Amino acid sequence: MALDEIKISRAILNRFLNKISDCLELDVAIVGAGPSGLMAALRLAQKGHKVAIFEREISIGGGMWGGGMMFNEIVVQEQGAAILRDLGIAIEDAQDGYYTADSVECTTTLASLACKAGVKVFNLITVEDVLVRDNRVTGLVINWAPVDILGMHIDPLAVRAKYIVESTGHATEVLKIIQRKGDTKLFTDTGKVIGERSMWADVAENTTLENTREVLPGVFVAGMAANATFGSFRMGPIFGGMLLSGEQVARLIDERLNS
Ligand code: 48H
Repeated sequence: MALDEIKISRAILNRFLNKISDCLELDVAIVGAGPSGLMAALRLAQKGHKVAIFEREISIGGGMWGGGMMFNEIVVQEQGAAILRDLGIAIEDAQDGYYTADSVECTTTLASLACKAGVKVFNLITVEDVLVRDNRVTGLVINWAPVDILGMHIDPLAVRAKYIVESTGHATEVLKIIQRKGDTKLFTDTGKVIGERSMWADVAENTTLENTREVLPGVFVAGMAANATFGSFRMGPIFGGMLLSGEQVARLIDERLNS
């Protein structure tokens, strides 16, 4: 068979358009494919919900690839180790309740399991705005990341979702967009993103879970964004809290979707 470039191009276009068109109405739209977003997506898809992740970068995995200061290993505590074991990721006992894992194995395995569970991942797409109806966020406004990076004046498209997960990490980008537009107040003490504090791993890991919750109607915050939103600490390269936060946000949204 002689390969035909036009057939190759048509196959890609048809398949991509079918995929994104099928994702215009979702149960859950997740912004940011770091460890918390990927974990949330995996668990929600395993529960049978229709989930897509929108990620600005070409690669998914967020800050997990780089381990600590580019030493590509991560640390997890006992609860995080249990999740990694469950996902089939090799861990090493670093003694006293600390475990290490290869950050590349963690990222690739989590990403692969999420895709195989049915999560649709749209990389190279930036979430630049949201849809708000009757004080509830009902969807995302998306554009190609290069359009955003180059500052081109090109209008976006939109996706509707029953629930949104804000898992954009330190930046809390979605919530900052919402607060800038002034459409609604967040469920924080100030009604706004309070901002992340400096490093305190022990407290930060615990508060990540407390802060993983609904932050305004229809929007749940997870991962590092949860602590940044509610004014808690950063934790450095310990990733148990990110994975647990992803599981927790999936549990909370699953309950809502089933109620
Ligand atoms: C589309 C976007 C947008 C947007 C951002 O930073 P992440 O890895 O997020 P978490 O919370 O899952 O994990 C945090 C962890 O990696 C980390 O940084 C830790 C533990 N730090 C501790 C410390 O002390 O420093 O991933 C967020 C993802 C990234 O891939 C972004 O590209 C993406 O979100 N993103 N995608 N539209 N508007 N904004």
